Amino acid sequence: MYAGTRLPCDGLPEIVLFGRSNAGKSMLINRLAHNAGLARVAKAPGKTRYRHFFRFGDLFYLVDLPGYGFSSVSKTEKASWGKLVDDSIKDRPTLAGGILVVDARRPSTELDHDLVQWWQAKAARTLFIVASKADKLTHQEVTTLRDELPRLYEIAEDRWYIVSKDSSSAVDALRRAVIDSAKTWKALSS
Ligand SMILES: Nc1nc2c(ncn2[C@@H]2O[C@H](COP(=O)(O)OP(=O)(O)OP(=O)(O)O)[C@@H](O)[C@H]2O)c(=O)[nH]1
Ligand SMILES: [Mg+2]
Repeated sequence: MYAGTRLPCDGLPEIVLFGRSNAGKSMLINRLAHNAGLARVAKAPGKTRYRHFFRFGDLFYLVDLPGYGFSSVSKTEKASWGKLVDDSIKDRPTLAGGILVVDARRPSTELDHDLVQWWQAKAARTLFIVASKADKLTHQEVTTLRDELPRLYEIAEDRWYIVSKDSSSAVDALRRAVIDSAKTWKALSS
């Protein structure tokens, strides 16, 4: 599997992961790939610094981006973050979709909403929303989140997932949905 920062040029669809720093983007990539050592997962926020591409067979790339909302990064770094995110949409005709990863305990910050609006306006591609770390919620809180998440983001039933480290069923369902959307993208673009 190709994993690196070099821009791919093989025409495979790309699905970009966004979200606040520490939300669990890199961990989700590893779970989707069944490879715990693939993307760099860290306790401290701000560990993913570049745009990393992870190739899933002949199907698609997942693109790991640094998170936003990490207060102690410098202005220059914030500006370069903005450029990375912008670049992952602009000039990528292979952009097929996005995955917004939010922490289940803070599922809808202003930054997340801004990002969704910006995505709808600029990219207009499939967007999945994943709430991670549901294992840190009570059963009741998960039930509430299930009601709230689709309303908060006005998103269709098969586009949002609640992920917990104790269970792989939501990750498996997300993997199937991402594969489907990559295949649809390929069929439409060929
Ligand atoms: N309990 C629990 N911890 C998780 C889960 N997903 C991620 N984590 C932890 O959250 C921390 C951050 O995970 P990362 O995947 O590195 O987060 P990130 O969004 O890539 O962070 P940046 O690269 O800084 O933007 C790590 O300590 C992970 O082990 C989850 O579902 N449950
Ligand atoms: Mg990361």
